[in-house]
Amino acid sequence: MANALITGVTGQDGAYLAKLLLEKGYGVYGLIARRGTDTLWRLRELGIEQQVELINGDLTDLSSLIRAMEKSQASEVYNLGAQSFVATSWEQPLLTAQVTGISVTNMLEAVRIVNPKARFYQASTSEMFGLIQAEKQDETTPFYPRSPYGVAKLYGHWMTINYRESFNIHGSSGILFNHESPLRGIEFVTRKVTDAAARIKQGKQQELRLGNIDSKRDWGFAGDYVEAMWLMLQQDQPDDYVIATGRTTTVRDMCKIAFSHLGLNYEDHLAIDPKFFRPAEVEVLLGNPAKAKAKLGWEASTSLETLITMMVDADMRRVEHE
Ligand code: NDP
Ligand code: GDR
Repeated sequence: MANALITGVTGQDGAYLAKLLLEKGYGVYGLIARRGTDTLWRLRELGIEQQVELINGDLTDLSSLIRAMEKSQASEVYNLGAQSFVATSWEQPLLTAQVTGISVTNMLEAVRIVNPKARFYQASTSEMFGLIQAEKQDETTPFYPRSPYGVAKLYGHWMTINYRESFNIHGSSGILFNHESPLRGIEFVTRKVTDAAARIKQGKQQELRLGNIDSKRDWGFAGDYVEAMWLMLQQDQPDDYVIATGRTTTVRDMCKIAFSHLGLNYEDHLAIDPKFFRPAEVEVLLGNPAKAKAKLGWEASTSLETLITMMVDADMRRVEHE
């Protein structure tokens, strides 16, 4: 059976994708960057910590990526590693450019040098659309990123297309809209809300402080979205696909879903804090996943209500056991 290399294996998507590929019988290798803290909790929660072969390396270090390609003998490479938090990208724009942008070229070069026949997946994002508000954003919608993160991702997106056209690399780019899960980082708004709801319910927190609650996002479940990544690399021809649910909801209404699941009224606990407003905002994201449905046979199968209540329930258990 084939081997796969996942960068960002310790992140939300990396963990779900590793599980999916292990279930399909792949040998799964994951690039792991040296950190002072434990980053394996997600692999542990999914019960796959021992099954993923971890390779030390960093996306900014080409030589380590070449060694990871050699060691893994991967025929499929999923480039999920990034500085992925939009708010941080204004505080660390150059690091974001290096890790989220330039490093895509590092990974593409490692593929080109070690195994140009390997199939490559690039984790692109709806943040590339930014200011462009089409009725629904699809593969033909122009890009206008609104953050250093979005700009860095756009570079990676175009480099993937360029390596496809220049060197015949089987590189596909998934333009994924927001996707969440109980394994979502606590800094992102859904998890911040579900964690706060659980803490408030258990008397361990008094209030929830948020920024712009009028922005709208097309939120899906990460477990569904990693299947789309895999499907892209099973196609004869590499291509770009929008992966979304086709429904958009305000942050405010998402809060309502989370709090009401616990019998709480979010308005009793919410405070608006200017600290969480961004220098430039993406007001509305709403994707059209028709191409993914037609060509990959993929569609989102988890509603926002199911997703948010699943996250609240997981956070209730976590907070209880703290
Ligand atoms: P996470 O933030 O959860 O995970 C990011 C991963 O990248 C972590 O494993 C992190 O490692 C790793 N990483 C960061 N810097 C480096 C580095 N210098 N070298 C090697 N690895 C590094 O992101 P998600 O799982 O949510 O997202 C996966 C990818 O998809 C990202 O590229 C993200 O930008 C993109 N994306 C995500 C969407 C979403 O809604 N989740 C939507 C669209 C795109 P560590 O744990 O050690 O920090
Ligand atoms: P986003 O996700 O920026 O869309 O990027 P995030 O959950 O951080 O923000 C979503 C929206 O909520 C608003 N918001 C807040 N956000 C956070 N994090 N914290 C708050 O307190 C808060 N209050 C309001 C934000 O302003 C924004 O409008 C995610 C990441 O996973 C990216 O890597 C990915 O590319 C995109 O999704 C698609």
